[in-house]
Amino acid sequence: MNGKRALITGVTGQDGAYLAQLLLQKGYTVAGIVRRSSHAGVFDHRLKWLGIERDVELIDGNLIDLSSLIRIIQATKPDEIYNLAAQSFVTSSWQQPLLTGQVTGIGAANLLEAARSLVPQARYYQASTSEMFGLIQEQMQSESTPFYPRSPYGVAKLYAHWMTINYRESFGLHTSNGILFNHESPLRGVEFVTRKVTDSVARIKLGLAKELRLGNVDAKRDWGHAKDYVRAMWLMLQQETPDDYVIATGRTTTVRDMCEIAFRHVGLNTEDYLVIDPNLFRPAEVEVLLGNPAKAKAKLGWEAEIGLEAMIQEMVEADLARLKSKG
Ligand code: NDP
Ligand code: GDR
Repeated sequence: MNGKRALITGVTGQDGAYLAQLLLQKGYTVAGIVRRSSHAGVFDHRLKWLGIERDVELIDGNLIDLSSLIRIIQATKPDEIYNLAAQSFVTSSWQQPLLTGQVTGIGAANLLEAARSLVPQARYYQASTSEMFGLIQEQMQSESTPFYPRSPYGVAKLYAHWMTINYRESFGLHTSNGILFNHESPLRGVEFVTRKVTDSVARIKLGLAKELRLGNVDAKRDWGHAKDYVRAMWLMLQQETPDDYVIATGRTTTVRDMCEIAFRHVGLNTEDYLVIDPNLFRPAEVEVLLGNPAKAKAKLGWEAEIGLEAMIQEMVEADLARLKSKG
């Protein structure tokens, strides 16, 4: 034990699970906020997949309920707070724009406010996103690139991003934004494109599905591995001075080429199975994301270690194993 206490919102999500694992390895006492759900205990959650479900204290709460955040912060007195909770699926943010604003935007303000009044010495991490760049396509997007979000999700995240900076400047809190580009893993939700692809490829390989339906396969993303990216979150909070950092690999790939990697891994041809479905196109798209991680490398000593090919192959293998184990 290192004597430090961390509080993670969104601990049941992809990043929350990997971050909890990392902090436990470093000797932290880890608490996480979970939403009450009628499914609780029925579905295996990600902490269980990593074998750490008994090591994290799970506390009932909700980012949109300030009273629950106050109660949880009073009880846990965290040294570090990681705000990873969000309505994080871009497509859903057009279907539920107000909820997205409340959770992803105002939710962050609720947490900042609770932290300011109860634990002003705590260090705070905000899960910002490359979605905030949206329409702005520079050669490589960096900390100085302007923002032009293209979805209600991106707009909500931009509010949270600026509130995090504002609480740093107004109240002297140690608050940092990680502007993270897409990152994936076998724990990624199946609604996101990489996992949708690896799950479908595994199903096709096992004879459980016949096709893969996607929307805009020309979109380009800078994809890294979640395990690498949670390390960057922790590093930001170990700095003497709070700041904002782009976390990316510096390489961009089309959705189509990412599919190729998955199909090739199981010896199949993408063209035989890929169907373009116009219903899956978004009302407004972010066409290209490509991040410049130079500042993170220089100041945090951080670099992505796991490449796209290795990650997609790991995801396909995990999906094959998961499906086979279900019989
Ligand atoms: P996930 O969608 O996997 O996890 C989101 C988490 O937020 C879940 O634990 C979810 O709980 C929780 N949550 C949702 N609504 C609430 C609420 N009202 N109160 C409390 N908790 C809530 O996201 P990721 O792990 O992929 O991402 C982590 C964060 O980083 C998110 O904020 C995301 O927007 C941001 N981000 C992600 C990137 C990526 O590529 N993965 C890139 C850049 C930013 P439940 O299990 O109950 O649904
Ligand atoms: P994104 O991730 O929107 O970048 O947000 P997602 O994987 O959903 O989409 C990436 C790109 O793939 C295109 N696409 C499809 N996407 C999905 N989900 N399903 C499809 O069938 C499909 N077909 C094509 C999309 O149009 C898009 O261009 C993720 C989330 O984790 C956010 O929370 C995070 O902030 C950003 O990454 C950085």
